[in-house]
Amino acid sequence: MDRASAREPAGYTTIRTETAQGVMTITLDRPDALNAFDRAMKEELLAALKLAGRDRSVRVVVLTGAGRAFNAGQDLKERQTPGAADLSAELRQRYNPIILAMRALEKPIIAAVNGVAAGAGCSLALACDLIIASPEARFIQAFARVGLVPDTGSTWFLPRLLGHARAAEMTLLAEPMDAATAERLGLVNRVVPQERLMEEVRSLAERLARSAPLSLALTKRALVRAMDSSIASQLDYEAQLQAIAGASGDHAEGIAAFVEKREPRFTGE
Ligand code: T3D
Repeated sequence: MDRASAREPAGYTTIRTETAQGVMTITLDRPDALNAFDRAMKEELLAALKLAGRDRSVRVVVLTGAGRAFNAGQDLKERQTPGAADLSAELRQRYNPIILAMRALEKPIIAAVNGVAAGAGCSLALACDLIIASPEARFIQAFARVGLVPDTGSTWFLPRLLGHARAAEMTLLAEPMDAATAERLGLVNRVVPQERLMEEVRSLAERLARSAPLSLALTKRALVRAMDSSIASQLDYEAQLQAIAGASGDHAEGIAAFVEKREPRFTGE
């Protein structure tokens, strides 16, 4: 596993990436605009996710925001001329590929939500596999406030995570949901004090990075697929994936470690 830190490809202007202990941390970095998505950030985030997929030393991805926000959604200052942008094309060409890349990435993604997550920024957090939030986090389906429809996956994630009634309330009223409520309703995994957020997320990420990568990859694949499939088809899919996992070196190592009463050393083979 890679032990070097701060391998940052040159050329990013709106995000920062750092890889250490098998964990790539991607920091959305336009704090003066609450890390709102401009065009460059969408392209750079997608590039970083693709790199995380290709780099075998990366086992877990952490997504967070610089400054006091996680992400405030689309940069509205890029949208000041009504009708100038083709929003449908923008979603198809720039936002949707990010969400699809996150779901297809066979490595866990943890959102460290350090502040407000609004609009597409809220969708971005929801597309992560685990969400750890600080008490300062707020989740806002801000779309209706600017006369838009929830996008970037929010209408898909929210009913599944919260049920129809709460998803409707959150999107139609566009009111902020605080961190404690998000935790109570199961939208986030847990809330930890702001000063300990990154430490807690790093410890969780490093723990996952020590797990068997194929096991995590196939588990994520099964969970992603489960959102769309019947119980019968999912049972069959689990059996297919188990054939792959069961033939792996990491499975053999897990059994050996159990029998020898020691910690397993997973290599991804
Ligand atoms: O267009 C398409 O491509 C379609 C896709 C759309 C996807 C979307 O995400 S639509 C939804 C877009 N986002 C929003 O509607 C949220 C807008 N922001 C807010 O409502 C508030 O800023 C927050 C509730 C997020 C936070 O409020 P607060 O009071 O903590 O901060 P603030 O004072 O409003 O913002 C601080 C600065 O960030 C401020 O800049 P300034 O005045 O200091 O120079 C503000 O303009 C800037 N900022 C915040 N959000 C955005 C932004 N700048 C550009 N775009 C933003 N989304």
